[in-house]
Amino acid sequence: MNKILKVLARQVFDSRGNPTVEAEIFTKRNSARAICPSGASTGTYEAFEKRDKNNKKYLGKSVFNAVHLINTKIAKTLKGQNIHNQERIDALLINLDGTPQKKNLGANAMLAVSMAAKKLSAIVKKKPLYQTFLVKNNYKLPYPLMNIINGGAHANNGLRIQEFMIRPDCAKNFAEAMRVCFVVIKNLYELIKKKGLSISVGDEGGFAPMINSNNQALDLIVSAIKKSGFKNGKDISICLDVAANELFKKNKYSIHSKKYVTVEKSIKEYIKIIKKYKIKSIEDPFEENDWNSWNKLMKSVNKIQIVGDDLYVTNLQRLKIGFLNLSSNSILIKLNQIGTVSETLDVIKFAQAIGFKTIISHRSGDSEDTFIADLAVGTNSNQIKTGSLARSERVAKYNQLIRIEEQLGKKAKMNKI
Ligand code: 2PG
Ligand code: MG
Repeated sequence: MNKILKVLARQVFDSRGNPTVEAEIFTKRNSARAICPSGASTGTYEAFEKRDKNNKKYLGKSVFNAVHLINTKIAKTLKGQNIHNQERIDALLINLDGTPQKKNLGANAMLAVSMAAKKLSAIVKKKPLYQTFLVKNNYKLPYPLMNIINGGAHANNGLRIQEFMIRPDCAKNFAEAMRVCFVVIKNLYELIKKKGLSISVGDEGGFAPMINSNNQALDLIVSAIKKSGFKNGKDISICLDVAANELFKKNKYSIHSKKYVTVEKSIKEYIKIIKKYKIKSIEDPFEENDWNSWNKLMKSVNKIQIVGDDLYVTNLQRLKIGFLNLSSNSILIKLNQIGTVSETLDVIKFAQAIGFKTIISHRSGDSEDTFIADLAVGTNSNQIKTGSLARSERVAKYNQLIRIEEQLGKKAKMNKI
């Protein structure tokens, strides 16, 4: 009953229309499937994503090799394994691959299988997925970080900062958190339209108006918060993902304007916008190898959430370096940066043990798969970043959290921010 009978894979498409891997696992009576997401602003140290570079028919983007590896080598290795032994399943995948960056099988092949196994185990146990991770009771809902203006690699508007997000700090429950974001987003829509700018959206569902200064985007958000009757910095916090890997050249950064300036100057500018716009969280403020600058920023600001994404790439070794170096106080968690569910859980456990906030995240290329919504609740993660209230692959995760909150009933609580 608990044995894996069959592992199957196919090429499907992600929210950007790019090919990606779907894996499906079968036991005697049940089956589950999972889809691997894919990033645009990826860190150098992320696990390897296998694509068929030479397949011209799909412009080098197809994943047929990864699919083939699942249908042959991985299927053979996992056949007969106990579906509930996730650690063993993941260890077998890691051994079969045999490289530190998952170059042989591809993290996209491995993760699709790893997530499908986790889902199937929950189905066989007849438990909701969120109840099968680390938390055993007192489940808490994460605060949403909604990316309401898209820039950087996720839009073609020239905005330097990649993500301008809001976090509804005043919300006492998840449904209310959604309402607060909904109202701000609708008011932002009106403000953008009134300015005669485009109300079309970027890869993560946030607006992508043709503006090119960070301050213009921040001013628009502050106005939308005000128009909605909320107080910026109190009811709602503005949070940023700078994705500074993309804004780095020869030890200088072009975060705040097109001009490349020193780290000291960039920090001064950060402090200015933190004060002016009451910003509460900054992700990837500096480049992935620039540990010193991260530490300088940490020492220059107070009570600001500094989040490592490309810096840590959900990798335990890199997180340990960041901890010793005092690089940040929070970590972004992306399953496909590391490639298996078990390794992701190890990173979350360690991060929480050292007092870091954990923020579960989507990728800019995502799908209808809502695994990360359950993961956020099941790992006691403080926040979830999964785009704006537009594009079904983003909204699907929020809708799943609404269902989980309803299921928990009176016991449901929000996590600490
Ligand atoms: C990020 C992510 C998700 P991408 O930088 O945090 O928003 O983007 O998936 O393109 O790396
Ligand atoms: Mg990021």
